[in-house]
Amino acid sequence: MTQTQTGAIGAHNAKVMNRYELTKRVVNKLKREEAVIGGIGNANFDLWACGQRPQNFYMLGSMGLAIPIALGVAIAQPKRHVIALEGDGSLLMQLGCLSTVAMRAPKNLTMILWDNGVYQITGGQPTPSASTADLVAIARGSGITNAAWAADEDDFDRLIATALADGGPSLIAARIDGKPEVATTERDPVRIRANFMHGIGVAS
Ligand SMILES: Cc1ncc(C[n+]2csc(CCOP(=O)(O)OP(=O)(O)O)c2C)c(N)n1
Repeated sequence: MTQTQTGAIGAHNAKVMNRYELTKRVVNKLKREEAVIGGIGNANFDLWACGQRPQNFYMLGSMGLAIPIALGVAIAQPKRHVIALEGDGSLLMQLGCLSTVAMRAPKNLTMILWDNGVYQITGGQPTPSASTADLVAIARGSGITNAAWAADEDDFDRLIATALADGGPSLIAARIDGKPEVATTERDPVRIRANFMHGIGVAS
């Protein structure tokens, strides 16, 4: 394994894995009504495909909001663990959220990055993370010291388990293959919001 500036595993020697398979691994680890915020497109589509939960929020339409929404929930409900699932293109559009997360430092926040190196859902245009940008290095530079590439599925499981023990804020990045999403989220933002508000116990 080559040593990189970001640790033993770098963006280009991590195993390429499958987003749906890893999303299933995340969902299987949930035991305490954790909130899960799926970012625009494939991140929330694969979360939907893993089974709907009232504590899931499916972001439709806006790139880069999974982490900002998750940060708000994590601050408002410090006893609940909150997980954000976001694509590389979307995170690149909203990089400032990483330094805000680092500054607020909620222990109950886990950020999972699905890095396929493309804007897959709009036709596969390459993102900078395919060549020049290392999002784990950017996260570390923003102050997220618990930021790592998952070497493989077992390493991903281990990183998730540590993060869910309220060892956050953590960012776990996984290199993702080009397979399409498994299902499509029902496009009903009003219902999605209402279900989530109920799920996290704040519906009026
Ligand atoms: C401000 C803005 N620009 C462009 C789009 C169109 N758009 C929606 S999803 C997406 C790509 C998302 O890429 P990424 O987060 O890497 O996820 P992937 O599709 O690769 O799973 C784009 C360009 C948008 N919704 N909002």
